[in-house]
Amino acid sequence: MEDRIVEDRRRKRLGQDILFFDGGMGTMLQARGLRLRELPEVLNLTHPDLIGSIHREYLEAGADFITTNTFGANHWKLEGSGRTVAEVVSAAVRVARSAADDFGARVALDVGPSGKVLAPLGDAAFEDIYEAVAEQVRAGAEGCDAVLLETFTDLHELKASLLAVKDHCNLPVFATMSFDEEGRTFFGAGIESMVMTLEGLGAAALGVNCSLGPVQLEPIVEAICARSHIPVMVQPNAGLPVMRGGASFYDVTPDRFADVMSRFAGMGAAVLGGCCGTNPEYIAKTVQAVNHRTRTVVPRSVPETTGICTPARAVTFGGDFMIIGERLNPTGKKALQAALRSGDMDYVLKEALTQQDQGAHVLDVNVGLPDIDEPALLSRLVMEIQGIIDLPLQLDSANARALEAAARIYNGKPLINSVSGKESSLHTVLPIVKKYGTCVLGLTLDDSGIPESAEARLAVARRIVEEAERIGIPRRDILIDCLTLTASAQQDLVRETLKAVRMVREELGVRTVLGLSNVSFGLPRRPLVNRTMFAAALMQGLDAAIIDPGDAGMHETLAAWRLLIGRDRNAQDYIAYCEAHPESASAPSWPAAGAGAAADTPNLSTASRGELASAIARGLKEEAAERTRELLDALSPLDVVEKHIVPALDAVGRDYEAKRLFLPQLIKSAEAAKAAFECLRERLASGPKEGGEAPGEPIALATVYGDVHDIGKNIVKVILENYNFRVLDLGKDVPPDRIVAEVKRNGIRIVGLSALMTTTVASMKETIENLRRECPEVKVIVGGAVLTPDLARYVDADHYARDAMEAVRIAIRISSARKTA
Ligand code: B1M
Repeated sequence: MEDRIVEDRRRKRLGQDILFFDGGMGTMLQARGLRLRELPEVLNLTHPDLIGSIHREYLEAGADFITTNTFGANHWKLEGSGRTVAEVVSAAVRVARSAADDFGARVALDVGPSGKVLAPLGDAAFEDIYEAVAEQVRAGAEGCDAVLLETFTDLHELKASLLAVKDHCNLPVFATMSFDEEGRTFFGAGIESMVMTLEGLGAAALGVNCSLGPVQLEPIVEAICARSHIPVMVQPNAGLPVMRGGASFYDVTPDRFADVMSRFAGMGAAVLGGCCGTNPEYIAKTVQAVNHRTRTVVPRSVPETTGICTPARAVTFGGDFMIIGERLNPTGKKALQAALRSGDMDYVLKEALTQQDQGAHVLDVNVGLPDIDEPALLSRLVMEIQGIIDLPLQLDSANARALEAAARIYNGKPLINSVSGKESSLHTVLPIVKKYGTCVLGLTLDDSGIPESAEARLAVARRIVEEAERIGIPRRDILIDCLTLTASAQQDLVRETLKAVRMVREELGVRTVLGLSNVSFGLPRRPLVNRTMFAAALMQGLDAAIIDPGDAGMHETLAAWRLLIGRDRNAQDYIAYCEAHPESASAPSWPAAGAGAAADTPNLSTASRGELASAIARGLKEEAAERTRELLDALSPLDVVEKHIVPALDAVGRDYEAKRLFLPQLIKSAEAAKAAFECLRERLASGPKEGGEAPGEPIALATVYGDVHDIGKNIVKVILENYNFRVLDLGKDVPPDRIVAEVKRNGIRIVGLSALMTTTVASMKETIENLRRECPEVKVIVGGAVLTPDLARYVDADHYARDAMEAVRIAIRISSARKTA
């Protein structure tokens, strides 16, 4: 009997037979008395029998794979535990291996997120994550059959981790992310972006785990199954946590769980298991229900789409037409060259933002200048652009090291521009494409130059496709540029280009791109020639063009073409376009055409509310500072705060709440607001004090515990200082007992507290309760976006201040009342 099980479980093949993983480890340990502060991974050394018994329960329940107890076994989390990564991981693998071998099952080395936030948002570098995961893999891969990267919410961190695993072992990698009910991860990654990126990077299976129960995951699993070309993995929680009798429970029973899991099998999911709250009963019921329905993976038919992405936005070629913005290329552009040489990123970012506003779907990024460190500069630019814009990028360089560095650091799946039919190019660029899972643009030229005839260009394209496929790059990841030649010098070859576009498309089945502007070189009225060439190429089935998205003529042509071929049903877009641009004189602001590309665009309408607001909304620090200095010539610092900075951040907050923008952009906006605030502070510090020069009453200020929003509190501080109050700034996220201790120690009698989140009103209340108890003479002023006069009464504050100036007026009143008393 035992032998039969041994054989059965190990014979199962990923993608063909349904594979079952185990369920939650953490919740099982908690149920067995693990104290919250105890590191579960250390139990592999201190309580191997306990861990082994949990593994065995899952194996008895029917799991084909058990997961090592190493979710957080990285050097950051183990710091202070007195244990090394190697010790913990190898002990965990030993325990799991021994249990799995008894059942003829397999072991997956578990790697969870590092707990660090990657730069530019946090302080961990991409390579720090890579090294940490490499350390885990070196310690554990040998005894395992696969690696499980699970519960990631940052696609960038997952990419670094996957690269580390692939570089340090040959095991298959299962990679999953956690989504909210709207299909976004905490860091804003969407389903399509996850699938494109992980498939490209060579995951063996991908999918979703944790955060939601099976019922909430249904639409997410459906969306993954509709897109993924590789096996799909699903590990839900046992429902959503609910509070009952002071304790929290998950709300889905094992039977209900198993029922939904068998539906996932019906959708084509290939690997099934559980996450938080699940136990061996959930897995046993799932194995039973799924096996009852099917033992083999239900085939899915997934279209071969050519797509690239950032975490928040995916674009596909072959649906609606894609515009690749060409202006981030220094060739012939003196101002951009100077900006790149001096590191003036704001200039470059503004150019990127303008192209986005003008309707680009993808941005070409090229920093090719003589005497420049191209790998470093291209990577830096990619990170800067990805910090504020979510359009996918085309990495454009003739320098393979620059392409590799940028493809590595890129968050998502980029398009590499370019490979050619030259042997040297094929052998240096294609391995980069393969390793980093990018799309690639192939140029129809080879060691003999650009062939004249369409047939010969097709032959070069075929050579590129064949060589790419030979090393494992799927055909869908290849686009071909048939190369536009100048009509003035090589008139007959223009027709060959157009013919080649159709032939490549029809005979090789790949998507085509053209850089168009070259066609008009040396001719008068170049835009006219460009857009006519554009129209002709569109009729050949061109999928994308590298053009200036600010060229109104191109947009007009595209609008008319979409109407003529029936893609713009009832001419709705065309009419809207004509209404918006009656005279076609200026560069259009054209909604990104089709393919759902516009749906995710952050609402940048704040731009109309002024340039400072726009700079904050876009996260441009230097521009925010510059605009603030200009405004300060006409307005008081307080007016700049109330009329510009606060409304701008309110708009950003609304867009964040509506999921039009995501945490990285929120942080960039906060940084730009801080840069604006620095100018205000300098201006106030250099001007005369409003309250005379005599030192006034001391005031303690703090943003309450659990809350890191300190921009408002800092503004209040500066204004109070300008009115001569001596401010003891206790900072942000300050625990109540620390506030009380500092107030007592410094004999302070006025305390200002700030809170911006509904969740931190409670800690404001607790702080005031403690102050009342320990220093009853203190008067408390409260403020911050979340507060209202009612909430101020609820937290038992003495005063509510709507803004910084009101805080000052109240402080003056309290202070003078005390002096006269
Ligand atoms: Co966050 N954030 N944020 N955030 N953020 C809000 C507050 C939010 C409303 C956005 C939204 O969803 N619409 C939302 C809270 C929802 C809620 O609870 N109701 C939110 C969230 C959810 C979060 C995170 C949880 C996001 C995440 O991680 N997923 C996270 C929270 C982390 C934490 O605190 N534990 C987070 C993080 C951040 C950043 C770090 C990116 C950044 C803060 C950077 C920083 O402050 N150092 C940030 C920002 C910038 C915002 C918004 C967009 C802007 C806040 C701001 O600075 N406003 C904000 C949306 C919004 O408020 N509209 C949002 C400008 C500032 C001058 O106004 O502070 O109100 P304010 O100050 C005013 C007055 O209120 C008054 O005077 C000032 C000048 O007039 N005032 C006082 C303030 N304090 C006073 C004290 C006084 C008197 C007057 O007496 C002592």
